[in-house]
Parts: sequence; structure tokens; C-alpha cells
Amino acid sequence: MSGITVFLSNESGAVTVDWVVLTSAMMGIGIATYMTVSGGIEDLSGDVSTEMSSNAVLMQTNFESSRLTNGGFEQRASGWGGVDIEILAAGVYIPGAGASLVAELDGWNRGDVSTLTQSFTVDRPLSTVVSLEAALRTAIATPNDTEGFLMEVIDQDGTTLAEKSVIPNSRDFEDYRMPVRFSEAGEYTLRMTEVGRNDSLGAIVDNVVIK
Ligand SMILES: [Ca+2]
Ligand SMILES: [Ca+2]
Ligand SMILES: [Ca+2]
Repeated sequence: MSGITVFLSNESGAVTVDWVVLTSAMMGIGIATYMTVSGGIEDLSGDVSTEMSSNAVLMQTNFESSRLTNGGFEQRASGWGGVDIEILAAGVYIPGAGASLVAELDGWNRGDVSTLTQSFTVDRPLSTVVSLEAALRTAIATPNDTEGFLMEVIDQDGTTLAEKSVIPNSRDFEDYRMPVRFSEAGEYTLRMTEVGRNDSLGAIVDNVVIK
């Protein structure tokens, strides 16, 4: 037989050819599987991070690592901006509630929609939680489904990253939490805006913390 005939009838390379085809198919399937599930894994890890942050807030009630200053209003309006800000002792709004200073999200003037704002810095992509305590002053009857405020986190373009409506029905301060995810470092603003009748009576807020 000639050399070419020997080569064509020789089967010793056939297994190698099969191996190359099979292993490349396995790699292709692996890559396709990763691309299908990777988005879901990212979403899930974001959710886990948010949940861990909110549980951390449950355990930490001090202001030391808060990104806000004067979140408890004990230095009056220091650090806060906004419109028609009213800050008085909790006991003024709810008899027996004590001397801790709190802000009311419906200030002195019926003509103004009260707001409270504070800017803060985020130095890296972050999932965290805005937490605060709110109650309803006794001058407003319960059940209440209109008096309260809207809490929002906005970026420098005014785009809302997170928002939550707070409509308290209790004379005791209750905890409210809002998860927020920052995709990049930057300057952001927390804004609380009065909702309900513009009658100078509203919800009161204290102990605002962003970890
Ligand atoms: Ca306070
Ligand atoms: Ca008021
Ligand atoms: Ca009101």
C-alpha cells in the first residue's frame, strides 16, 4: 500500500478527534449556563446584602456610624435643610412622650409644604437602609390614612433611588425602614416631604439614621 492509503485506513487518531469535539461542547455548555444564571446570582447577592444591612440596623441604634448628622434633632435644625421646619420636644405633640426633640412634618405655616432634607456622601457602591422612628401627634385622630410624609433618597440629578410613604397611626414611636442601593460613590440627599392636609398638624419623626 502507498503511504496515503495507510494514513486513510489508520484509525488511531479517531479517539483524539472525538475527545476534542466532546470537551469543547462541554465548555460551551458551561459558558452558556454561567451566562444564563449570572444575572440571577447578582440580583440574589444584592438582596442578601440588603437583608443583612437591615438586620444590622436592628441591632445598632447608635448614631456613631450614621452618614447623617443630628439625626435625633437634639441640635435643633443643625445639619438639616428644608421648608417650614418645626422642631420641639416630643411631649409637646404627644403628652407624656418626653423631652427628646423631634421634627414635625407639617410645620408652622399652613401655606407651606414642609420638607426636611440632608445631603450625605457615599464612598463606594453600597446597599443600605434608611431607618427612622415616627408617630402621630394626638391632635390628629386615628385611624389616620392621610397624615404623614414621603421619605425619599435622591441623587444629584434629582432621580429617586428609593421612596417610602410613612403614615403613622400610633402615639408610640414606631420603626420605619427603607432599603436603598447606591450603584456608585457620590453625593445623595434624604428628603422627607409632608403629605396630607396642610393644616400645621402632622406626623413627628426622630432618630433618622443611614448606616
Ligand atoms: Ca430626638
Ligand atoms: Ca406644626
Ligand atoms: Ca397635616
